[in-house]
Amino acid sequence: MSSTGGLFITLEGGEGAGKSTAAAGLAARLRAEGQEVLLTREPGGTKGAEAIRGVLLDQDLPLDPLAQTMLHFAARADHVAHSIRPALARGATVICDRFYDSTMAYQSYGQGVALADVRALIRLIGLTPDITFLLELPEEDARRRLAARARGTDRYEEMGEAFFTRVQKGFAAMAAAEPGRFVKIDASPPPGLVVDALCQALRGRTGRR
Ligand code: T5A
Repeated sequence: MSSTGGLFITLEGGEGAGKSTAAAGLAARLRAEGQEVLLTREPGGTKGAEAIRGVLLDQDLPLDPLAQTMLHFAARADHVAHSIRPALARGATVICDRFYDSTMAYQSYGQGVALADVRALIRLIGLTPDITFLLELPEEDARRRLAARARGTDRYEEMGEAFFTRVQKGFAAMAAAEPGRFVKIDASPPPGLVVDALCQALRGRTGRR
């Protein structure tokens, strides 16, 4: 349980690993059990943060990696203050599709922003997830899923293979450093089975049904 009341769950991983699908599936299962669930995402989650998301994902707007980092945290500050913290204070379960681990992976490991600078911004936010699911999927499977979806690409999806290898290494390093918070999930089975694995891990970590 988070120190603020409810349970704060985040989902992390590379592009197309199935985070949004799994987050929606987990939210539906918990709601069916009668829990209040806030299902949200980053960058985004509030009106202001969604506006910042538009700038962040626009591949036609060149932005220095440090500027991207600060915009991710500007969006996060609003999201945490006006959506996540109030929900946790009510005792709700919050399921967030990406959170600050994505900034560490993409902006620090991927784009070279100093880890210490991102850690300083994380301290400023002052909220740590209770449990972070790292969805793991081989790069070629993720690419196949994204190609099948046929949606336009954004700033990050345009990055090359070497960038995504650094991002994956970043997530792996963070999961190894915080085994009490991270749970690795095999994201290759069909969606229902991935959600089963999340529910099982959640029961194991929290003792909840
Ligand atoms: N970013 C974000 C940063 O650089 N720094 C930060 O601090 C933060 C917070 C956000 C981008 O911003 C970057 C990371 C991202 O590049 P986004 O569009 O929200 O942009 O990107 P993603 O979070 O990567 O979302 P995606 O939608 O691309 O990937 P998901 O959510 O992992 O995948 P999902 O669930 O949408 O599924 C993709 C496709 O696969 C199918 C789905 O139906 C869908 O078509 N699918 C499955 N197919 C088979 N089996 C399964 N188990 C499946 N699960 C899903």
